[in-house]
This record gives sequence, structure tokens and C-alpha cells, in this order.
Amino acid sequence: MGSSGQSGGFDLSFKILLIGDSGVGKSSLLVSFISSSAEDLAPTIGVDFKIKLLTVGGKRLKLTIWDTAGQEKFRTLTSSYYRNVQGIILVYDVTRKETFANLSNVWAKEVELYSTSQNCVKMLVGNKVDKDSEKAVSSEEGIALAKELGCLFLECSAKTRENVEQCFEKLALKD
Ligand SMILES: Nc1nc2c(ncn2[C@@H]2O[C@H](COP(=O)(O)OP(=O)(O)O)[C@@H](O)[C@H]2O)c(=O)[nH]1
Ligand SMILES: [Mg+2]
Repeated sequence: MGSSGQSGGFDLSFKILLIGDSGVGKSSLLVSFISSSAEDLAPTIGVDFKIKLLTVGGKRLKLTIWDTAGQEKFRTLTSSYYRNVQGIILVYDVTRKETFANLSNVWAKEVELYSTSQNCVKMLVGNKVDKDSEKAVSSEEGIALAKELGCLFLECSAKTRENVEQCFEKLALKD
């Protein structure tokens, strides 16, 4: 973890990854967080990473957040994607049960295999809570899986921006 203390710089630097099935809203979460607006939610716009500077609890944080460019469809994220990572956000779609199941069946296993950092903080995020009537994964199920995987837990909506900032801030604060 980098630490620079110069004025105009930042105190702590974090590399954060977004992972999870295609279509759960990883890119939307990133865009929603970076742009502070919920407009223009388009399906995967293959970004590599975005940088956000923010101050939390008096500390200036530099977050470098990596998004997949759609290659998660083919399950071909490589070990290099996980290198030197301090935070991992595992995203599922609360309206699609299989995206939740795949977090334990696929993604958590990959994290286990590739993420070598000792104190990497993980966060389980259920996205699309704005689609309340279509909710297929209960908050209790989310909380239980988070506990099992040793993750923090939040439900959010990239569309309404509910809890979006908290996802990233909570992760950065934990480290
Ligand atoms: N209703 C709703 N739709 C969302 C939300 N987040 C993403 N979407 C939509 O879900 C689709 C997939 O989003 P995308 O960010 O491309 O998912 P990714 O493949 O995980 O990067 C897009 O059509 C988004 O507009 C959300 O919080 N609520
Ligand atoms: Mg995407």
C-alpha cells in the first residue's frame, strides 16, 4: 500500500477489483460511483480502470478501481488481474439467483486461488435493489454468504445510487 503524505497528494492508495457474472452491474456501479450521476447506464462499456480521490475520516484516499471489459463472460480473468489487490467487490444481481450462486461456485474460488495479498478486504454486494418486486435473493441469504466468505456486505443500486459510495468507502475504511 502506497503512502505519500505530500500536500496535494494522498495518504493511502488502494487497488480495488470488481468481479461477478456478466450483467450484474459492475460497470454501472463504477460509472455511478465515479460520475456521481445515475444517467447513461449502458451495458458493458469496456473500461479498464478508473481513479477516484476521496476523503474519508480525514484521510485522503486514492482508489484505483478495476472493471472487467466483458471477459468475465468467458471466465478468463487471469491471475495478473488479481495482483497487488487490497479490495475485492464481489457483485451479484439481487433479481438473478444464479449470479448469487456463481459467487460461491466460481468467483470466490477464483479469489481464493489468485488473490495473494494477506490483508485483502472483500465485500459482497447485491446490486439492483431498485427492482424490489423482482428480488430473488433475500438480504438474509446475502448476509449469510458474506459471513461464510468472510466478506463485508451491502445491497445497493447503481441506478438510484443508493449505497453506491458506501460500497467503496466501507471497503477502503476497513483496510
Ligand atoms: N434496474 C437496474 N439496472 C441496473 C443496475 N445496475 C446495472 N443495471 C443494468 O444492468 C445491465 C448490465 O449492467 P453492466 O454494468 O453492463 O453489468 P456488468 O456486465 O456487470 O458490467 C445494464 O443494462 C444496466 O443498465 C441497477 O442498479 N438497477
Ligand atoms: Mg461490465
